[in-house]
Amino acid sequence: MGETVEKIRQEALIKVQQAETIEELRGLSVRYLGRKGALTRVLRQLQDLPVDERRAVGQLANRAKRDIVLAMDERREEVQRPLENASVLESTWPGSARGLGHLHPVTQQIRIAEDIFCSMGFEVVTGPELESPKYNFDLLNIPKDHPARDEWDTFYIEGELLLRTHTSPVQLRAMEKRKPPVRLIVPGRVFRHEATDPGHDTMFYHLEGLVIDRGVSAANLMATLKDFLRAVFQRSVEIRFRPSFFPFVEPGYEVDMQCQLCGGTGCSVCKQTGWVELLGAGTVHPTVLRNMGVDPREYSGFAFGIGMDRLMMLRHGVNDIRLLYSGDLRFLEQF
Ligand code: FA5
Repeated sequence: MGETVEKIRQEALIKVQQAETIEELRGLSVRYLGRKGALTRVLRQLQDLPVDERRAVGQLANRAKRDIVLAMDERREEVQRPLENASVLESTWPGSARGLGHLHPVTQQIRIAEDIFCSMGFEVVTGPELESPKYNFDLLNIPKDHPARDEWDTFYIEGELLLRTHTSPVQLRAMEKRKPPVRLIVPGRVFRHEATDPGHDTMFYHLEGLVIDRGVSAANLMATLKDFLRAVFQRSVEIRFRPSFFPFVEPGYEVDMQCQLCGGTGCSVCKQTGWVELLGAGTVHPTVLRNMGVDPREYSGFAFGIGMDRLMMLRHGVNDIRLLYSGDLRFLEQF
């Protein structure tokens, strides 16, 4: 009987080596080790043998079983490995889906605004976030001791540099290389040293605009802003112009838009007033025109600075600016 066991072992090991699939191996396991398998049948007959022979054949049969199981485990791994590789190389199999990112909602808003202004003939200009006081303040008619500097308190960097509080300085830089007529917009990141609340952050985005030509007036400014907002919201929106002071324009305005979150009835974003301040604007101050190398007797201009975050919030009904920069995907994935 010992010979029979050895014959089964040899045959099984050869068949296992020849197996090409998991199914074949499963079949071999049944055929040799299953309840009615060849080796199992031998083991069942052990009880009929004399004691000495029973022990010897029993040991052979157990060794044969162990060898067959080990050989099957090894072969199973070999058979599976090419399959795993094939799943990487097989170009007709469906790939695993990758989550796609998208532009930040404020970037989307800036792109929309740029498209609208470009369709009106504006040019897009950008400039440094780290500025000198000369461009951020002095040339904008805000001398060193002017109280308006307090309104635009910011973060100062070693030496004579600061994080720009608006993108207006880029207009001065742009005019070093241009002559009127000009129509330009300056989108970009700005910084302020101030307490945060649902409508204010220490970092946000501006889109400032400058138009200089002969005979430009506040009426052109108002028409441009109304057209722009109508294009953004794709309908007429309620806005109001309030007289306001900005040293670089005269006269100056703040432009509010009816709060789209509460429909004008009052909420935390509009501080219960029903209106949200969206931008500052005005006709360019003669001193600033001169600082731009433009003769105020010949040319006039208007300028504006729109908060892109506020615009995005009004468009989408977002009630806290801090959500925009929280990095929370549950918020960002909604846009
Ligand atoms: C200015 O920065 C002027 N440079 C704008 C300007 C340009 C006026 C040209 C006249 C002519 P102001 O500080 O108001 O203005 O900021 C402009 C807009 O930025 C505000 O109307 C508001 O929409 C947004 N804004 C201001 N501060 C914050 C803040 N802390 N967080 C988010 N948005 C802000």
